[in-house]
Amino acid sequence: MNENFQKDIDFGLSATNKTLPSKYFYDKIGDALFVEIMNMPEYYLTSAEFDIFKNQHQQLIKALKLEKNDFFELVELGAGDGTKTKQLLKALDDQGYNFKYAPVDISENALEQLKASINNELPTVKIDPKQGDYFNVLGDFKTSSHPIVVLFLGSNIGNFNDSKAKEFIQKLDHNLKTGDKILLGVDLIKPKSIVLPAYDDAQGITKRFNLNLLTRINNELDANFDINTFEHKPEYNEEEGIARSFLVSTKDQNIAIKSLDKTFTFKKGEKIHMETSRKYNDQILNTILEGSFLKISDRLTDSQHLFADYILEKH
Ligand code: AVI
Repeated sequence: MNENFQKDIDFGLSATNKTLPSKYFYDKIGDALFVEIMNMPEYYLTSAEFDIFKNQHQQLIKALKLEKNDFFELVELGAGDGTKTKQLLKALDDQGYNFKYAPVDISENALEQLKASINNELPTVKIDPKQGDYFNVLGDFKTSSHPIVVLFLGSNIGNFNDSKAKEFIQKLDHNLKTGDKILLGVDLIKPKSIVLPAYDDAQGITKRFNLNLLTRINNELDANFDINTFEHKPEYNEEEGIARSFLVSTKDQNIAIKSLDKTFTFKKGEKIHMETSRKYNDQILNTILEGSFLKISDRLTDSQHLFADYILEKH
């Protein structure tokens, strides 16, 4: 059993304001539910970023200031199925750029599937998957003599709170050389009427995505959460630009977690904070970048201005 998982769940449920880390959403069932989320009509983020990669790959290449004859490496953190990235890889390959694609993921299985699909769809693209923790892998690039472009897409940075996002950016900054770039995909701040349905879909897929973590705790830590006694309640604060998902206990209850040898008390109406999804604009991103050598050098948005891919350059 994963000791960190046990520790993190204990820590989160022992807090005055109960919270669970959303990084634990992604077990096998969670991965499959997230694929369903990305295909929902309400979840505009994926299609908006795909629009940028499909229709503006030439602008992306220009904004990244890539040189045709100078070898560079595209390092993607948490590549998923690579649907968006393949649009860029194809354009670079067709135009004869000299590069290698290095997807980084903790899951060996996800990397193998990605490699097989790239080999099949884009057989001339060089792919060098790297399994492991992002920063262990990035450490190897600091001493590389060629330019690096790090891709961190899908508004994944939005699942960090601002201090964690700052920490992440500082670490990235330390692992890059002057001139290296980051292509950072973020969801933009926009009205509640658009954001909230993305986290509160009509089919209840996002609800199942959140409840799945309670099931995971039941299975892996021998707990007795009754998922029918928790409601899914997302909120969006338009001024801050932050969406938060909560599970709310519908009754007073005690939950036993055997592997922790502990019981947690829930009052009726008590919330568990499950996830933060921060939305960005230039000002917020600049605050996150403060104190690093990374600066915004360009920004592309989709045709509806819902989502942005920022180009950050290390100075
Ligand atoms: C992965 N991440 C950027 C998603 C988001 O929008 O925060 C996760 C997600 N949670 C609910 N729906 C999607």
